[in-house]
Amino acid sequence: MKTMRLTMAQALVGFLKNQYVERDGRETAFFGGAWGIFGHGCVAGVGQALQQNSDFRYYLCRNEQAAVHIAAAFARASNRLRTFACVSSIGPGATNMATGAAGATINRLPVLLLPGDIFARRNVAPVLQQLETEYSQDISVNDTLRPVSRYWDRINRPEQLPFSVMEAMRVLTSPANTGAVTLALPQDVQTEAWEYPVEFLDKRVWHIARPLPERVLLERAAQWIRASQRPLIIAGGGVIYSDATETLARFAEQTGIPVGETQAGKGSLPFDHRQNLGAIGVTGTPGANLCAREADLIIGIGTRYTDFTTASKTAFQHPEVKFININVAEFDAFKHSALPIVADARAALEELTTALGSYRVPGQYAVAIENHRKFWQEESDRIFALRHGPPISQGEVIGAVNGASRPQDVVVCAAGSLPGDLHKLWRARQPRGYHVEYGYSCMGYEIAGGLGVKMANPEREVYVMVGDGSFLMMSSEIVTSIQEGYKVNIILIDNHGYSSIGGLSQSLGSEGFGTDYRYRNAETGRLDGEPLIVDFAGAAQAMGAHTVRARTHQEFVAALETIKTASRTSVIVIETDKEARVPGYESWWDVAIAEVSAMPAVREARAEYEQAIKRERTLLIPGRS
Ligand SMILES: Cc1ncc(C[n+]2csc(CCOP(=O)(O)OP(=O)(O)O)c2C)c(N)n1
Ligand SMILES: [Mg+2]
Repeated sequence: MKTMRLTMAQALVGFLKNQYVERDGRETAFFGGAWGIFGHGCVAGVGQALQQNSDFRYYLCRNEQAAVHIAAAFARASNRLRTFACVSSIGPGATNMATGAAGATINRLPVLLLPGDIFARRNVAPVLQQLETEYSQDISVNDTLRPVSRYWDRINRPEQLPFSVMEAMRVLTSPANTGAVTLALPQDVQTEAWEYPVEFLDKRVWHIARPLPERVLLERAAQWIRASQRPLIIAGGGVIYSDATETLARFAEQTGIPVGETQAGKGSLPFDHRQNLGAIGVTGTPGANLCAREADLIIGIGTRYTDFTTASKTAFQHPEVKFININVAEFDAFKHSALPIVADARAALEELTTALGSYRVPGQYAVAIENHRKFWQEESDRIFALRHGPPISQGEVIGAVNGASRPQDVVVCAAGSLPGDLHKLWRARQPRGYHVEYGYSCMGYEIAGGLGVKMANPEREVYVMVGDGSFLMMSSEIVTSIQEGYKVNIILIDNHGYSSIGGLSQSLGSEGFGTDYRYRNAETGRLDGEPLIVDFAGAAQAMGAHTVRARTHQEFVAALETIKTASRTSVIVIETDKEARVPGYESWWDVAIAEVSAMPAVREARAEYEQAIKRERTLLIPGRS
């Protein structure tokens, strides 16, 4: 056997740079390089290996959490055919990655985490940043990454590496099982040498499969659709990852079945497609939600059915409603007692299109769909044209950004009141033009995520829309975007606090408690003093961004034009009226309210809640017969 004497870290980097994936005959390198921040737990191991392998690019970020967001966003914008490795030291660098890893796993996005770990040798313990445990020495802070990883391993001897990274690649490239993968790398083992077989470092191509649907179930699904009076498609992220958007468009055109889009699935169809009812669920359009309420058949494609999609299981009120779920993940396909088509979305839709032949939805239903679409066009036009304030409304800001962006450009967002408003209002024109992280809705994802999207699609302009709260949580990757020369356009919405949770709190009888940015008030002892003003433009400028302040709608539209000519990351700060909210439409979300309270408003909200919760369904109608 021919071997090469390498440290474990050198062998790992040598392996990673030779991993490729192939789908539909197209091959791409799976890793775009490694992000990371060095410390004593990796600098002389993985750090040294990266230095020695300059063809596997090392990227310096400002926060390990951000690194994972960048990698996850890059993966999503690459239809999961690419990602990054994320390197950290032991201790806080590693635990910083837990939040990003949870986000990646929940959103089913591949990211490889390589945290340093405490000495396998143990004789020098406790090392700097080591968590000591009295009952075991086989524990480190990296064990906190277990529940947020789809595969987790610790490499205690250099010869374990090949067997572990092969499993890591299997999981990362699996459409059904992908998510964060963690290989914890003890600091000493990273530097230990072993005779690695040369074939370990050979180029390896991982085929991304398109599993075909089972014939019997596909035919049954076609029968169910033919028998349905009011079918509705819910398009989830899987439609986009599978590259099934055009197939879905043909399927919807041929059958006339309308489509509601989840956050991850938005952009599956262009907003002006005749069957597109737009957003569905808590943050949905009235058309999609009314159709869901009365649908006798839901065809869920590539969706996890979160509570935002199902309106906490109140969205589907037809007494006999059934589900057909097309999903590459068996776990999701079986949800709601569905007829489970465990298959690739594109492959299944192609076969279903053929199987259905000349089926079309009833004429009356087609007319209703048309009317819903017309209403939504008018309603969103109205919101875009409000001319509220100043401070202007968030809906107008969204309209202006949408109007300034080109069809191929991308909007990026994650948390606050923006995701709901964008879900409803953003007019997506091309797949992957709408990138809202709403599986984990992680404040701080926005700017890091925007950088990841830009790296995957340098030819598209990226518009990051971020609230003041999220900006304060993590804006550090502005510096990184400038370091790397990737321009990100950031629209910072300053409403002096948490409009989303403030509004939610008000609706639950809690008066927005703790959601405004205000000084501590000496008289009340509460945070209800004078407004706390933050100079966001100053902060962004200090990090090197081109910054513009806008106050009126007109100034904002002009600012959007100005930043088009800037060559580096740009930030527009626009103040908005927190109380000028985009309404909800025909939906509800279960947020439990105190059963007993000293506050009358809470008691009132609780009484309403007890009525609303009665509409929650179990969705257990047998679907497999
Ligand atoms: C890391 C994290 N912490 C807390 C939350 C809960 N949360 C959701 S939205 C929000 C407020 C966001 O504020 P901002 O970015 O200003 O947006 P706005 O609500 O004002 O639109 C909070 C605290 C979260 N989603 N993520
Ligand atoms: Mg805010």
